[in-house]
Amino acid sequence: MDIFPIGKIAYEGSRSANPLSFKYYNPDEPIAGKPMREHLKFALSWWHTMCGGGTDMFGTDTADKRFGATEPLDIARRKAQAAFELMEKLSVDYFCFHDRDIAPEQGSLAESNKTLDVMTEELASLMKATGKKCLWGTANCFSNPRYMHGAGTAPNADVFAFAAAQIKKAIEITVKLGGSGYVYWGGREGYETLLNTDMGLEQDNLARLLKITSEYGRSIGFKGDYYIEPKPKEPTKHQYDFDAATVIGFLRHYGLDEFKLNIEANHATLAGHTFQHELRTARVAGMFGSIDANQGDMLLGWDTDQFPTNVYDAVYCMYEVLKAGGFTNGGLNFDSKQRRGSYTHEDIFHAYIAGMDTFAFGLRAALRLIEDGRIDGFTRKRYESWSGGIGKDIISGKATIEDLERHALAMGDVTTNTSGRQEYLEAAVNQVLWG
Ligand code: XUL
Ligand code: CO
Repeated sequence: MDIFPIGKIAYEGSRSANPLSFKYYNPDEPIAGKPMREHLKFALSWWHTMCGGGTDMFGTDTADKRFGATEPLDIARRKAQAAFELMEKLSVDYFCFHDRDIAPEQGSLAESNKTLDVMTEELASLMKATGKKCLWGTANCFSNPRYMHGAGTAPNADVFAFAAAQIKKAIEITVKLGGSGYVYWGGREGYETLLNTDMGLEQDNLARLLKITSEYGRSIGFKGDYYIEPKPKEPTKHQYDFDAATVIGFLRHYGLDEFKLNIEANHATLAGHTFQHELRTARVAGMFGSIDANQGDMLLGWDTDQFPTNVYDAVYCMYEVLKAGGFTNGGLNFDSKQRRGSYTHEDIFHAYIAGMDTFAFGLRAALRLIEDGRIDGFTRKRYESWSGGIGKDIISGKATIEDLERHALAMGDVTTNTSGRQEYLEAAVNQVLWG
């Protein structure tokens, strides 16, 4: 029997007045060579959608996510049924999970692992029955009090060992579920005060944790991508995985060559960047992997994880995804939650429809933007001095410092700058979107 008294959400087009319909997301519509669902690769986030009840600093849950069960393992099973029903009804093809989202933590690691095995089997059979897939798995190494000072960056080596063991198990079940990715988000891998922190040792240890666990994953046959998910702060004041550029530097410094990035929109804005900036930074470094789709509130200084409805952000995001050649192992995971006041099960549907339609619109508009050619053409032309003359010689390495001086002396001064035309370009984007 259905858990949600709502039918499968159909595509009805942008003029539909039915709130429980897609206006832009038409999963099987071919667009630029493949169905929309394959461009977008939407994923449900288990922690928000199946577990998040709306608790905040001032109040307990407003939403009931027990789905009619009372015992912890029964609740976990009901959540799994509810998750697959939601994916089916919303045409979401993937899910992402933390170990502790799918199975409650028990008194010891061995018992927790046993419960995880039970739930992994449960998920595997639901996957088999529905054709839904695992985009990525991860370990929650931040909620339990043992991780109060961090996991890989804890001052206590026992905590490091516990985290490594927990991640080992999380990778094992991700492999069992055929996950195409494994995410490391540095939950408490940072510090509160330098007065008690050995920053050098903590960073070295974080790299050690990544190395030992990722190599183990390969040894048991994990073929997917490893992702680091940057975030500048929260829960710690300063996180070592601050932003894409910091993480890229970290990975290169420690020779962790096979890692890619999972870029989250709200983490980007917390770092003082746009979502597109972080995506572009990952792309130009050849490390673009996957996306946590959500949005923050510009008036609040924390990670609000709202469902994404900002059309411009979605357009620029999908522009970057298309320029990166599309997703390979990655996808668009809704690391997003309904507002505390949007507490009914129906709101889950409204939230996903809003987010999915925003990105479907984004995909359609980004394709139009590329086809229109004004943005790419303008940018190409702006750098044309690099395809001939002194620019070409600089790039090829032929130009010496003396050649550059000779060139500058001969010019006397630079007289060939051209306008950046920012306002013209912003208006061109508006015309492509709304014209
Ligand atoms: C926290 C966050 C995490 C990661 C996975 O801000 O984004 O949920 O996506 O651990
Ligand atoms: Co995230």
